[in-house]
Amino acid sequence: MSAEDAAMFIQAGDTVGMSGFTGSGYPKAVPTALAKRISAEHAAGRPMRVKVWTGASTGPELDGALAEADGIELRLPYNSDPIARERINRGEMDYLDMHLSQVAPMAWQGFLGQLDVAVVEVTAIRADGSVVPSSSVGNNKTWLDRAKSVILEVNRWQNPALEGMHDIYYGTALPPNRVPIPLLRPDDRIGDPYLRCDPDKVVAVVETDAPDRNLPFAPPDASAKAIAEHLLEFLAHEVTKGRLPSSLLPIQSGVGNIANAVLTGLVDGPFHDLTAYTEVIQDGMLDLMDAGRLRMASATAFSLSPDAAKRINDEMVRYRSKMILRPQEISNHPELIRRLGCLAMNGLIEADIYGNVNSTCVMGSRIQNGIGGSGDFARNAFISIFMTPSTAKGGAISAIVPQVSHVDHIMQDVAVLVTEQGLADLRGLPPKQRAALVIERCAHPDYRDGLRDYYERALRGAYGRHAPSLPGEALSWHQRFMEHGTMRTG
Ligand code: 0RQ
Repeated sequence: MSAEDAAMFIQAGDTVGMSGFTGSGYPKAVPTALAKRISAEHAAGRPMRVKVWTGASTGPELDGALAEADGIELRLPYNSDPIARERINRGEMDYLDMHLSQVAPMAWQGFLGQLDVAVVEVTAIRADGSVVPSSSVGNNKTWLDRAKSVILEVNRWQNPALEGMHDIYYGTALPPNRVPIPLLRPDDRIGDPYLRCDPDKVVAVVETDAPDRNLPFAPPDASAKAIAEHLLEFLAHEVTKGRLPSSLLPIQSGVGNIANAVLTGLVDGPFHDLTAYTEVIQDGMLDLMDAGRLRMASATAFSLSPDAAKRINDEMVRYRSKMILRPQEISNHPELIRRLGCLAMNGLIEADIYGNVNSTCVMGSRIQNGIGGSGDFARNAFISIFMTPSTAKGGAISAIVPQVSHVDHIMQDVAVLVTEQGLADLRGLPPKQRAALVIERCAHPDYRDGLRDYYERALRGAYGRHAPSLPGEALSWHQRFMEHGTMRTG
């Protein structure tokens, strides 16, 4: 049926579980039709909003269109859409920023509420009612299982050769019935290639022919290249020391340009037979595969620029044998990340001198995107690496601050901090040694003296000398930025 007719199955106040993880595999027609309907309802003076659950971020046809129409009451678990971000930060829309591995188990626990409708993009519907997943898996298994009714969008743009790439594990349960997940290597297959779907729940099938939409990555600038170089030198050093094998350990690479630049840097590095156990397969991973460096990648979604999406679509059969897409509760599962010994590499907003990391809230309160999978990986990785340029906003903000204005990753979950200035290996160091290293290795020279000055006074005047801080001053850099548009003094 038409997307407009399908959208009529969604009522004001409903909770809708949509597919989608980064700009991949999200429904493209029904959310736009729903947004139009919501706008018409609002114009007629009838309030209409829905709660939207997804895998992670989606595309403009979903988050952008619904936020523009003021149609979202609550959004979880991750958003990077600028219109939705603005509404959240203006206080007009509730946002539940969650660890991505925890969304499905929490939906099963029930306290998030009833899931009314699932809207899921698929590649094909099979004769037995099961469906071939699309370019992301995310939480689709849970949405199809939990929702009272199901709308399927069958997208002809997706390559039919995606069939067989997915691995949908049906063995998860809630305590006390949990059992070990039988995945020992990143390339293990432990489930089915298809999503089960009860045909009796399907109220609509909509056909589409629309591309996934991801933004192109910026070519690595000098700062991204420097970060990649520091990181590659560190990894090579770990191999020399015998702490990592020459094929490294399964790589997790976060979102953003820096993470992509690091992957690109690995193409020229000394490492072979690499594997990835990660959330998203970015452009850099295709480059690594084409260069014969990356043996295989396991993820829950593609997160590819338009050019790379075309590249993979043109050669899906070749790539298919080297890639596995899984539900995000498996791609991000703490048990598996710990077992495999992933090397986690994620971006950040700011870190403090002790290595606590803020990944989400600018100036402590403005959400940027969300914690995504960074917490799943950071706490459980073999080595948890965070990377960032040392300044933001043209140098007006130092990414290394006396104290983070919001904490996503406590210092115990942060092993290595890298900026273009250098790399601080914080493993095994108590707080005061961490502070000295972070200031000297990672801070931008323009802010280094200010950090030294703060830290030395904190060493003398703090209430305790374990991790010395001056609470009255610790957030003054942020205050200065909010008042004067810069963290610089003078
Ligand atoms: O904003 O575009 O408006 O200028 O934040 O910053 O430097 O482009 O860096 O793309 O690597 O993103 C933490 C946001 C970094 C990302 C974050 C502003 C900066 C810019 C982006 P503008 P950059 P990146 C698994 C891993 C959490 C989720 C995660 C992220 C914008 O890495 O969302 O890790 N991480 N998931 O100007 C003010 C600062 C700032 C700042 C950066 N200190 N103060 N603004 N910005 N630092 C994958 C998934 O979960 C899907």
